[in-house]
Amino acid sequence: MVTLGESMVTFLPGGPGRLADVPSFHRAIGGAESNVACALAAFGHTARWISRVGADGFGDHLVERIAGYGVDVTAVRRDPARPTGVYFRTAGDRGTGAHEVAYYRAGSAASAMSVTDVDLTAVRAARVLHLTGITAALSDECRDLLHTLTAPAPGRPPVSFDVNHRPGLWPDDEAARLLLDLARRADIVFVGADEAEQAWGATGGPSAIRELLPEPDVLVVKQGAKGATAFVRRTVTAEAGRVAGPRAATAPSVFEPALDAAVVATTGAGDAFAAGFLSATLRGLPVRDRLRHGHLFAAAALTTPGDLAPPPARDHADRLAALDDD
Ligand code: KDG
Repeated sequence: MVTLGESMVTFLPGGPGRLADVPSFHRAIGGAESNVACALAAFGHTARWISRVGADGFGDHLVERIAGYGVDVTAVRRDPARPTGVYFRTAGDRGTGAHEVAYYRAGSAASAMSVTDVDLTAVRAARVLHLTGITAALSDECRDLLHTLTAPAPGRPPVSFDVNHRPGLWPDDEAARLLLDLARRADIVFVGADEAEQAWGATGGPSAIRELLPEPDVLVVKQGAKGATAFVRRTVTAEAGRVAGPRAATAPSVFEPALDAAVVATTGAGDAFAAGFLSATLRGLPVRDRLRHGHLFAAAALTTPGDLAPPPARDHADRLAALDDD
């Protein structure tokens, strides 16, 4: 698995309250794509994270922490002229999960990722390449890079794309069109029902979102605490990581309820879900098990304050995923 995207040093609040009032923050790490790589590596997969960070202490910290999960960071470039991005967030409201986010990432080293400054050979070596819509919001160069990486081309690895609509990152109203365009070019797409409504006005739940996005062979609609629905028309083979097999005319849907977790923070749960689903996909597990692994990984992230939480051990996750089948 190869992921590409910006990671940041994350500052988690020392207590509840508005950003204006919280007196102290705890340093952690975040980044949707490296969160996926770390969870996959911790679960025993081979994962590479491709990015750019500043030639600064925060860049060192990110690279060391992510490598500590067992992720290959050899294709991460250092930029002496641009800083590593950071962000702060407040604790989520107990009822709604709403929280404030303050990004300091404009002009960051990662925002200068481009077709000419990223090791495309390292990207294309992937069995599956995981990207997110966050990268498209960082700069025109990043947007072009995503278009290049998702363009149909011989030997292009299957692309997994998490829409990850972050309204605060989009200076214009381009998000809806660009995110839809990128999702349509991907093979596996993850989208929250709430973000599909926010970005595209899709209010009719999973089937309406599928109508809007009929192209991807695999579409997973996350429905928050309720569960997730997967539409799978064609699968990714376990051996080669290639999209293979006959393409059915329609994609039957499978719904799997979420776990009942005592939520501490929702940030990073979507990444963990994607990692669990992709892990089970690479292992050739049935669709229901892919969703169950997604929920199990997500529960680990939901019950910790940071953006990133190691998933359960593989034998434990497999036992839990199989429990309801008896
Ligand atoms: O999904 C969690 C990510 O949003 C978080 O870790 C930080 O990548 C991040 C972002 O851009 O918001």
